[in-house]
Amino acid sequence: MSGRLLAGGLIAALTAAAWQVQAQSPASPPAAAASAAVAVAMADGEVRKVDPGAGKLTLRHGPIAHLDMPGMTMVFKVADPKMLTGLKPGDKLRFSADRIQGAITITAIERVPPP
Ligand SMILES: [Cu+2]
Repeated sequence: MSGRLLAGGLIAALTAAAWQVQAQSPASPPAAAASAAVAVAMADGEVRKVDPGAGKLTLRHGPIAHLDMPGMTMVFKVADPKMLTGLKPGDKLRFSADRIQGAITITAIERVPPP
């Protein structure tokens, strides 16, 4: 019975550790964390407006199947305003979004370098 509790605690600890690694090394590619996030399909987007103060990002985005959303331009919340650092209108990106507490929220952003 306590084995179950232990496993739960271990998973929580691992998740916290992965999050810390990602937060502490913004310069290095967060390979492990990113590939975990990619488990949710990523959508294409192009930045229209960045609002770091409000933690919001306006994107023209492609279809997001798991949210049953066609392509459109809309405002997203971001899980962490730090994700907006360095973004500017016209930037291309791939992103994961999910419904969190009723708001469609971007949980991961992957820059698409210009060709
Ligand atoms: Cu949309």
